Amino acid sequence: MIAFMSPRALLRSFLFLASALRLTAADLLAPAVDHATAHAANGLKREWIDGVKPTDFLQRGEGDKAVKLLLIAAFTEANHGMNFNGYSHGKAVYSVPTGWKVEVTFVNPSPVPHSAIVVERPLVKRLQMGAAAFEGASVPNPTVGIALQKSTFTFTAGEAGEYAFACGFPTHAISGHWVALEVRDDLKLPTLKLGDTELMTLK
Ligand SMILES: [Cu+2]
Repeated sequence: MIAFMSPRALLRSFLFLASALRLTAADLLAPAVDHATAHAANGLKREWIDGVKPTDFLQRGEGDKAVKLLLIAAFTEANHGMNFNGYSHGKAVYSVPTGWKVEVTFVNPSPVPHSAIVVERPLVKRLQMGAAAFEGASVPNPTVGIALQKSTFTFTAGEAGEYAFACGFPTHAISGHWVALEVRDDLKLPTLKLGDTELMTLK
């Protein structure tokens, strides 16, 4: 087919293809740009972030073998706001002993929708997160997300394994909006590792 095209027609189809590809690239980049813009806007509820300390991320829960975790989306501008407590791409690691009750408070101080759902670790590479790994281990409607809101959920870490607290808003997890969750048989108390900082153990 191409063999019968005039040089001019060939050039035209090449330019068309090039512009089509450029458009696709721009479309792919658009969400990241929107995040950066939205984060810089005044819409962020700073009062939900200011004064929060790393020890607030890991607290004793109600009763025996219960832990309370705090996950704040857009805590910093890191990864265009697609972070929990300032960390993305699994660089913060929550570890919980098998069988413990986990109460999560999810906070999104940003006008950009985010959510939180526990998934098996390999799922963070998907565009959509699907079902939660444990019963109740998600905010309501994680694919829709919430903006300028808080939400809590509770689940039992019933089976040892490698999981993630992922943002369920489409494309966010694959863009790095997740932190790691390990459920471990060999652990006595929950711990939290934030990047390269010292390992925190539940007091
Ligand atoms: Cu998100």
